[in-house]
Amino acid sequence: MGKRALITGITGQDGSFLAELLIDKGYEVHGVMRRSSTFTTERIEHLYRDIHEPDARLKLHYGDLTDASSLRRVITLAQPDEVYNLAAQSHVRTSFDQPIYTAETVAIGALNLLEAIRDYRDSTGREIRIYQASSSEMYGNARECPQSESTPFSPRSPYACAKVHAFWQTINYRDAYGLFACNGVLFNHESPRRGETFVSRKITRAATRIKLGLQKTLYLGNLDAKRDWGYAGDYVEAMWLMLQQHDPDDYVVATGQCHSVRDFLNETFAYLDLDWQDHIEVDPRYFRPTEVHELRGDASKARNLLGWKPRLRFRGLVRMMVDHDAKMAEQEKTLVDAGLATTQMSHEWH
Ligand code: NDP
Ligand code: GDR
Repeated sequence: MGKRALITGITGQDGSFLAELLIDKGYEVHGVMRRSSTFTTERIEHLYRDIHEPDARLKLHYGDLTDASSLRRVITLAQPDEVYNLAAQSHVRTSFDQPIYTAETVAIGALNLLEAIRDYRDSTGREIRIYQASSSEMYGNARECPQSESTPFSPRSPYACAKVHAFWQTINYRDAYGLFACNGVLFNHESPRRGETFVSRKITRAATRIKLGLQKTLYLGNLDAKRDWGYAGDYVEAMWLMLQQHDPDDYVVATGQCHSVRDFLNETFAYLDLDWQDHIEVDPRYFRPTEVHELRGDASKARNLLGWKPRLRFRGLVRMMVDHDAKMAEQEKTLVDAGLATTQMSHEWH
């Protein structure tokens, strides 16, 4: 019988790529999703089969990281071999507006899950391996660049502080209770499935709409910030590899190259034969009270011990996202021209 995996955050960017990868590898995949007044399953619809069909290998359960009882119930139902904790209020800027909710989901949520897994192991004798989605944001404005597993943390947002809590809880459950628990310290990774309020997708969505006259201006915050941007499809492989090792450990996952938001704008707009300077305005509402200026990861450990390396680089990533969003913009234009849609989007929230 194949392995079973449970993914929290399965409706998010990484959850959808990881579910795809695990189904391809023959896993039965269980996902935790939140109840919402609208459907949030767009990113995993292509993987879903009616659960009555014999080949259905994706099963969804309602649950929430802040509701410990729901996690226990889902673990008992799914009986997973591996759990990937990807659920989070993952937006750094939003974490300044909702610090307590962010901490409840990211910090206490991870602890709820670790406790549920420990109790399940103790009462059934079944081992569950766990992956915790840790983040390069934990380094903040670290003095060292590039950042590696030995770089001290210096978190600069409620989100990053909560991720540091979850990171150390994961290590403590490994040391104290012998759980096979790993932290992947992942640097920014993007894709056409990236949420539209993160800067990469915000740029590719807007630029492709500007190209077709659906939008004139894009408002952004700090253009000088530098990030190590990789491709989400590559990064979920590293998550899986961590749980296939003999011993649990923590790994940085990154490309080792960093670019500024300005570079991202250049690459995107130039590919569309546009000049970004004609369309960008800086709006301080997108500034963060404390900013992380530069992140660049050293993934030597993952390369040497997991045999992992990124396949897609910056230019290829930008072009993949632009090509995808150009199609979306074309579809939107067709609807607008036919009078079936308006061009208004909730840009002030981006
Ligand atoms: P997304 O924001 O795309 O997805 C987050 C997921 O978490 C969604 O499925 C969301 O559900 C779910 N979620 C949010 N709150 C809760 C909750 N209280 N209970 C249960 N589920 C919840 O994030 P990504 O896919 O980009 O990132 C995955 C993980 O990796 C996150 O933990 C993120 O912090 C971390 N990370 C991401 C990096 C990146 O560059 N993408 C880099 C480093 C770490 P819903 O669809 O209902 O909103
Ligand atoms: P980040 O990603 O904060 O690194 O967190 P984001 O794309 O939000 O910001 C990257 C950089 O761009 C600057 N920026 C803007 N950002 C947004 N969102 N909107 C803007 O208009 C804008 N203008 C400039 C930001 O100031 C920042 O410096 C992501 C998330 O996926 C986290 O969950 C994850 O842990 C980290 O990456 C690694």
